[in-house]
Amino acid sequence: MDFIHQLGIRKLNSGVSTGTSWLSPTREKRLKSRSPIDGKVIASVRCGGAEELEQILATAQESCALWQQVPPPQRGDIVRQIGLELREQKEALGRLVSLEMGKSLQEGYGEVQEMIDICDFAVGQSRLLSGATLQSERPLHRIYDQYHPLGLVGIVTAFNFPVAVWSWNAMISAVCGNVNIWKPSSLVPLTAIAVQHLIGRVLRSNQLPEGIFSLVIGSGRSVGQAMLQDPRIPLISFTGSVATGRQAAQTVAARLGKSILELGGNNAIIITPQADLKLAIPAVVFGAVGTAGQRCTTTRRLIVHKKVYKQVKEALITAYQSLRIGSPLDPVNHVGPLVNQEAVAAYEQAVTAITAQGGRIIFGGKVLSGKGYASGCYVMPTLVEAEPSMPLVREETFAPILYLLKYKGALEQAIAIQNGVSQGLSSAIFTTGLAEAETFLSNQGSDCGIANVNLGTSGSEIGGAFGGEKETGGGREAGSDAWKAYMRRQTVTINHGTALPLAQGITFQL
Ligand code: UN1
Repeated sequence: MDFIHQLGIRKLNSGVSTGTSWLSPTREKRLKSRSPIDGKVIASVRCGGAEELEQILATAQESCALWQQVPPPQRGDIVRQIGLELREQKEALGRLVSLEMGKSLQEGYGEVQEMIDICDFAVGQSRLLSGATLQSERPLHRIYDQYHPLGLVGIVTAFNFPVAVWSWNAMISAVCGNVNIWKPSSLVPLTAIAVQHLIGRVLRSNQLPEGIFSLVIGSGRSVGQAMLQDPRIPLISFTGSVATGRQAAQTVAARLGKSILELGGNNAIIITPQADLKLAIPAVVFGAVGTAGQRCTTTRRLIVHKKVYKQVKEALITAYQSLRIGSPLDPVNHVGPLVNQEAVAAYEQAVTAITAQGGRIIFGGKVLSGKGYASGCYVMPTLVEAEPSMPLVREETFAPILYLLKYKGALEQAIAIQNGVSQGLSSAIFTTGLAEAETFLSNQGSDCGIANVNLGTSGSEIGGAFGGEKETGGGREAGSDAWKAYMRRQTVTINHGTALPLAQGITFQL
């Protein structure tokens, strides 16, 4: 497989790099990366442990002061060059994402495009790390906000977006002047190694020191936990499940560190009687089955008004019948495999549990076997008629299972169902009615971090801030003013007069 070679991946790879140098860890056990497409080993990785992390942190600390002295637009220029490299490697890297993680080739390319987009965004942002000037109550005084780099930033990413989520964090964080330590998911180490090779080329050609972008592949229990606990890392950006994120947040909070949390979602689409179903049906299907239901923005609940319920249900069954499931590397297929056997087991458990809770499977519900499905990771996208109160409907199962829920009354009822779960990432409404759309967007409407009108819950652009409320964790990444989370804010007051007036009119005479 030439494209893998082109990305710098060998049969056995080091999983630890300080930038352009690769360490040779030997103590930890080796990791085999298997493709969920056919279960075959793609390549192996030497994982790092506590010792390697220590080396990474020491190198990162050394390069920190230097990187902070590089003017932000020049840091932006490095990110620009990373974007150029990514453009060159888009085809190969997108293919590796698809091979290692199992998402469709289209989505693999889309993921790399998302990296390119955030690079472009970060280049512009590098000239815009600006603060407000405020009005002082004292004569001849000036107040303003300024932003400084934080130092070391730890980026812990999940398997489902093996490279894009890192780039949202790392590219913004880098122009902010931070040095970045990446711990990717052990399920997708090779895509991270490929990206690190690419980064290394840019660092080398600009004669930058080691430590600005580091990679450490290792177990969550040793490397991940050590990063969370280490006071040398003022900010941890964590993407993963609510359960793991809760623990991660507590560990970081115990040392009063900062965290950006991007945890689970339980995203719903509301379809009202005024919806244009020509838009709604494909949006629901892409939202529910794209990435085989393994996006944190996946559509998991569909809240449909009873007037259009039957029509929507029938249209969905027809659409699901036409879905092609198979190797994601074959562009004719819509749905690839789940990431591994554990994910398949979680799917099966969810199907059993929702049936026991009174849900009715109207499509799918089965693991596929036979020719083309030998890895055992392929499942049928599933439609379930359910009730909002069923415990499983309130949980995030990382699989293509969509719950159809009916509402009978006013839109407020649908919004209450939508908001009645503990997660708060993405939400959408399909309506052509202005009043309905505005109600959904009002403060009485969706309680999620993302609220869309006439488009689905997944596939956001990087230009907006990405993240969610409630148990989704409250963090924001990518565009808008998300950059502020990667910097420390300083309020500056300058007295350029000859007197020393005190604020609040206090007098103090010596
Ligand atoms: C994720 O699933 O962790 O909006 C991120 C989307 C993508 C990112 C998803 N841009 O679906």
